Amino acid sequence: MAKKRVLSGVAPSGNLTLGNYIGAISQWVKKQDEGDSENWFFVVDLHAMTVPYDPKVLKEKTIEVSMLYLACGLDPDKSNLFIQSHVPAHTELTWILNCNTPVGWLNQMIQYKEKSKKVGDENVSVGLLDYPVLQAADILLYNTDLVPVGEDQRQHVEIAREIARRFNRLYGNTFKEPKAVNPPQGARIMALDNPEEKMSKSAESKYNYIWLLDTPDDIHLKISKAVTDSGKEIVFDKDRKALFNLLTIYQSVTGVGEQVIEERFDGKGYAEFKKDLADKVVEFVAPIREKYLELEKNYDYVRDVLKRGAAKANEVAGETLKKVRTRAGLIDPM
Ligand code: AQP
Repeated sequence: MAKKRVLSGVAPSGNLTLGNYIGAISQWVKKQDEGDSENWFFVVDLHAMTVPYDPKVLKEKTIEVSMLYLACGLDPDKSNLFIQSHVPAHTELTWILNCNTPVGWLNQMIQYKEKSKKVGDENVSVGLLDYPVLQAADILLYNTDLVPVGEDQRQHVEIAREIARRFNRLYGNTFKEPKAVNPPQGARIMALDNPEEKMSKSAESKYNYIWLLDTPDDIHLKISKAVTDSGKEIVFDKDRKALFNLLTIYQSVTGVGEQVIEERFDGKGYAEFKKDLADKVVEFVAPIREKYLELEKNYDYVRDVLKRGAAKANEVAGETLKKVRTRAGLIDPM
């Protein structure tokens, strides 16, 4: 039986967070290690350009996120790792799909509405509106079956399915319809400083998130400052959003079940819980940080991984694009 194709990416738009890890990257590593899929994981640098950004920082974060992929356990012998803009087929397919996607589908997207509000009218670019089409191109180029993502990206995978369906109907069966996959828990980790908002790597305040490269002191400080409520018991209660979020983080980094966690903190207060949570998070990110620091000294290796990944991606994406061009009425270069 042909292996399922798994594909996903993260934008280098800030400091990679524990939310990104729990919602997305942990699923990628798991899928990769199960060994029954063909895996494509890439740093989606073109997506990071959809809101105002600093080119120098984009370059730095693109390399940082690539190294964090490796540090988190992605293995270039089991997964193809590459940088999105190194495969020009992504932008070429985006144009073809743009011409076949109604604008009305795009301005309904939740993330578009939220980000437009955040950046202000002057900064709402065509790219921000078009982001889901680029993401559809990313996915469809590789005949992807499964897209492991956090909850916020579910709607974008849904639109990729609709774009595929529409193209197939207009020009003949070309694309596979992908499916989004969320983790069993932690598909939407909330901000430490506001349980109504998602933890985000581009948040203005560093107290919103845990960065995978935060120092132990930073982690202790951020968790000690995390918003809680006036309740006393440490229990999984969805109505106590801030605590529920911290407990979900605890569960995700330790792998321990709800009941055991509740028993562990029975009769104890927030101070003890937060201290233990911070210890567990520090323990969890320590090997990632360590591996990252090693990779920093071995940049040639990282470059080689990304070069090989891009070569393979160009091959596969190029084949799909060739087929799409023909179906869409473009003639081959002379
Ligand atoms: N808070 C979160 N909880 C669980 N999963 C999350 N993801 C993001 N935040 C959380 C998942 O991580 C991947 C990152 O996707 P992205 O880089 O394309 O952008 P995003 O979804 O918009 O993530 P951020 O961190 O909030 O980035 P910015 O601040 O740039 O917008 C996706 O799989 C996402 O679901």
